[in-house]
Amino acid sequence: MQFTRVPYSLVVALLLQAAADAEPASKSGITDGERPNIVFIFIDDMGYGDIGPFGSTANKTPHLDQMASEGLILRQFYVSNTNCTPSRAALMTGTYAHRIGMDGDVLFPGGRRGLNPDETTIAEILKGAGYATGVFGKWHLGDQAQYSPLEHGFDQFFGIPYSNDMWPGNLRGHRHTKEPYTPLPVIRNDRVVAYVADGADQSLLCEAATDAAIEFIRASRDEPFFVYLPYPYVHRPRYVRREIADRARGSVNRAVVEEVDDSVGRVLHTLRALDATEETLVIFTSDNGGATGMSMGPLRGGKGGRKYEGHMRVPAIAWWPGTIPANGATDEIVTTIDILPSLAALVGADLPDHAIDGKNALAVLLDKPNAHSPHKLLFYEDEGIRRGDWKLVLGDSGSFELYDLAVDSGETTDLSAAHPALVKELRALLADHAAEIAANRRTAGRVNTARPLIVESGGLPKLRDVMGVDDFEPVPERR
Ligand SMILES: [Ca+2]
Repeated sequence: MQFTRVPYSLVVALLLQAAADAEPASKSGITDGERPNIVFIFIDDMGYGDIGPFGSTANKTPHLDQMASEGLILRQFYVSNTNCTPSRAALMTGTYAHRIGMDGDVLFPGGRRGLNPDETTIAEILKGAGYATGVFGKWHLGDQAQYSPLEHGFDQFFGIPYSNDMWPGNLRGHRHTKEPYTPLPVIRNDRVVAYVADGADQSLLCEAATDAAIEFIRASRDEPFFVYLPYPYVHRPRYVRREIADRARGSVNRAVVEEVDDSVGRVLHTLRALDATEETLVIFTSDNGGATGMSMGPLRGGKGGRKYEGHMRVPAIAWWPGTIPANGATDEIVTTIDILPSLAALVGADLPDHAIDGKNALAVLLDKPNAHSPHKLLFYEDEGIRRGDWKLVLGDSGSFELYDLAVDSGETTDLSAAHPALVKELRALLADHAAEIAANRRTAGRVNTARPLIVESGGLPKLRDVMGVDDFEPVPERR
């Protein structure tokens, strides 16, 4: 899908005219006040119980605590899949990953598959609405040129193309070929500019994404901007700088969460410094249930695997001072596939001209009075369904289990034997859903030939070199 960028001067002229006709100019002039800046923070593998607003007492997250107290806690926020690639594909397109061929395994270096360029992403919609768009962190929707963020609506990209464990430090090698991994490239826009050489570079991945995002926000202060911040943290392998490990009392698992909190604080501080808080919507969440070492709080499960709540329900906070009331919390269901249609509604953009699965949940996200979830039914891919507080899920038992989430959010007591009619009804609804998607699938992108972006690191700087950081000894996660 191709978009022609409208000259910003023309946009400004039109907006100034509209503002003169109707509304007072915005306070800072950073946006027109109707197209707020949007920052979407997507943590990798953080669990439902890992941060203060969701009950963590082990991890110190003062910036997220403050963000939540100034905004809205979404207690029933769901991802669409339990792994990186499908979850990101669903977020970016507002569509179930299995409808667009992005389900199943995550993408590996030099893979032929990627997010189909014919799909419409959040970035393309916002770019079409006059936004400056940038992604900083981990892409993981294809590492070949055809799948680059720059081909999917982003003006800028800085980060890594896939997961941080797909590197030579992973001695198990490539999951499928068992070959050693090629060096992990660091990309700026469409060029490899460095590589992740070792644990020290790994320990800078969070900070590097934040640095790049802040630079972009400052440079884009005169136009509405969309920042997508898919952090490589807290995905394993986990390394942190010594002072961050010390602050977390030696626990690297705590330290990576706390470093995420530092980065959120830096982003919010930047918005405050630019006097842009009242013109910026920030959403914080995670791409799937927590990996090993993370906490799901009261929920069952974690990254990957079955579709218990801990696999798919993630921490989420929405923040927009002056628009989202402070100290809010909601139990209305929102999912990552709702973000695209919600943001399209927010900025007055058209939806894609093909079917999507997400629904407009803007009223819930902005905590409007009496806002309700647009989902009467919630699907956990083709393996689970929730209606009200009843949840049917293909469980560890190998058959469908029934839980009453109102009294059993930890999914400990299977009630399927006591409610056979309800089980039958929910199974039929789930089967209908699965059949509809199977009948209307679109294909992933697929290139004929693909190869890793770099096969050796010769001549490339290390990540810390391009960041201007001296050599140091990081602290690894104790396994
Ligand atoms: Ca993940």
